[in-house]
Amino acid sequence: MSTSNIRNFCIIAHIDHGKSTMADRLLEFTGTVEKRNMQDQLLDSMDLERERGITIKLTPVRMNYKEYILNLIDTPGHVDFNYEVSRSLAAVEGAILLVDASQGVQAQTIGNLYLAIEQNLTIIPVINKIDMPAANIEKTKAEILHLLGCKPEDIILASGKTGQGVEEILKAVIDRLAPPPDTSAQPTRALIFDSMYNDYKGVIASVKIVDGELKKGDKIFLIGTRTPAEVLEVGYYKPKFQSTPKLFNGEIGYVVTGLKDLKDCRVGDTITTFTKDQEEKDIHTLALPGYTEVKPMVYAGIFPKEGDNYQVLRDAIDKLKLNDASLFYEPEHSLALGFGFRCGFLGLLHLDIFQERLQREYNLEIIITVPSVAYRVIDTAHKEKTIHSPQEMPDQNHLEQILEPWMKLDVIAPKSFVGNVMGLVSERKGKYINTEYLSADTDQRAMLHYEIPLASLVTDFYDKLKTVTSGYASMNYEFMDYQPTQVVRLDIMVAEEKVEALSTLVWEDHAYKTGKKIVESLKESLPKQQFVLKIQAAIGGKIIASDRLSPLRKDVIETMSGGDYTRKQKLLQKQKKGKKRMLSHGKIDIPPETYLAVLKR
Ligand SMILES: Nc1nc2c(ncn2[C@@H]2O[C@H](COP(=O)(O)OP(=O)(O)OP(=O)(O)O)[C@@H](O)[C@H]2O)c(=O)[nH]1
Ligand SMILES: [Mg+2]
Repeated sequence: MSTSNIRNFCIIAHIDHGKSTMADRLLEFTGTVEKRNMQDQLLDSMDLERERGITIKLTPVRMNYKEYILNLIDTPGHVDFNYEVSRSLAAVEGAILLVDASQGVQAQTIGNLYLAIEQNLTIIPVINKIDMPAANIEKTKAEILHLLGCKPEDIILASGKTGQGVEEILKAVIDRLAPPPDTSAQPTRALIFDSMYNDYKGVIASVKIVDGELKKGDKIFLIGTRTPAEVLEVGYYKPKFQSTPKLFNGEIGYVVTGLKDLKDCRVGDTITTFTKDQEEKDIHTLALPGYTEVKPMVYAGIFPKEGDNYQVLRDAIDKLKLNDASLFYEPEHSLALGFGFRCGFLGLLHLDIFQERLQREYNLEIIITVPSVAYRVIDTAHKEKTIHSPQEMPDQNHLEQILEPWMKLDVIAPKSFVGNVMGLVSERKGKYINTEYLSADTDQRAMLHYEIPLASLVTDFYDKLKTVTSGYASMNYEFMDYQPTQVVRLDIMVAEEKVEALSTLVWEDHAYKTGKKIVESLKESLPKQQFVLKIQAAIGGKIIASDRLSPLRKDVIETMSGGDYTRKQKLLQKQKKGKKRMLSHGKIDIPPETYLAVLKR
């Protein structure tokens, strides 16, 4: 079958520049979704996506327009979910690059654009949100021209709110993007760019049929995982599942694999059709390039608050993993916290979302340890290992060297804030590399290039960056390498009891400052108890900072109306008991917000 009527593209942009809203307009204009079924950011189908107004997962959808089949993939903008973007890009021939006219080019505009250019995709530049009073079309145009070196007439002006420019975007997709090459006669190869577990259908792969075709009943072989399977169903996303007899070369759709375990259906793997007499070595030459496997950036221990909930937690994490290929986890045991898991995340937003899903979808109360980056430690016997938590850090005497991950960091900010950004970055051990300007007019905005330890970014770097630039800066980062560092374990004691979950690895030369800050922020964020709470920070048993949180007692009686003596006495009695119980348990209930307070320093 000819592929000349197929166009595959994704929408990429900085976070919030209007990708999902533009997708709504495209779905509406092409009649893919009926008006009465329409809702804002329709492709953001997870509850959390809708509530937070952000896209977390890539979403493919197929549209019919005139005689064309248009396959669109909406992508997330947040840097934590970059992996979703790069996988989407590998399945398409072009990308619509949206730039918010009121914001101009931002850090992830450039980050995502480079990912698309690496894949040799055709770029269709679109200035979006031109309906906004704050829109600055001319300035945004100058920045895009500077960035892409395209012609001014290549840039489409649009608004996902009013629908302006939508028809022109569809026309550009058809005219400017190449159809996928016609390789229908070749042996079947399908690239898995996403996979998920569906309660009814089992493991489903989102695929781009690169060569050949796939249909129900085909015996298939997943080359990377060496797994044979049989196709139970193929179809398209409209955006709901719509089955079809066959998926042809060049098309994007889904394959119900009949597999039970998502591990067998890895993203980046290639599906081919399997015949018994095919030699294995032949099959391996068919493998498509795929993707580099994603590595977690931050790690945290996750423990059930009630120890007997371990099995519930295990089931919940297993389930969440089914739809989150980038989640890493392994069992962990801690003396203080019991049985739990060490989990790896793409960033703090990813961690935050994971925690919220555990609480919301599985009603689980959990304890999260302070997130940590992965360190490489080399011991005196020259053995190297990777550690993800303070508990795993070998004794100082046995340590030869510690290495920590460094990132390339790009910050875009108006020139007047450059000094503030420089200050923040150097405070956090960042190194300045160079500056570029976003347009020929150098008094506009600058793109600053830095190198910085990842540990600096996973604390509250982004919040601070926003603060020192009055909200104008944006940032993007990627892994660079591992470099030598000096870290020590900082322990936190509350009521003279070490709180295992609050231990962190900190730079030796920042240890005192950090310890003091953590104690201060704990004092502000810990709920008052019915007795004085001592809060301390210690390194190797030596107290380096200490403070006291005054008790709640006064408040309890003050909030009582009237002067009923017995009631007052009763309350005070209760308080006393509570104090006794707390102390005897040696456990202060530490709310999840407190862990974040420790991070934000
Ligand atoms: N005025 C105006 N607002 C818009 C337009 N497009 C989107 N918005 C608003 O901008 C916000 C972000 O829109 P989304 O479509 O969710 O942006 P996104 O790029 O998909 O965001 P992420 O996927 O999280 O990166 C929402 O509040 C939209 O209502 C537009 O053309 N004009
Ligand atoms: Mg979105």
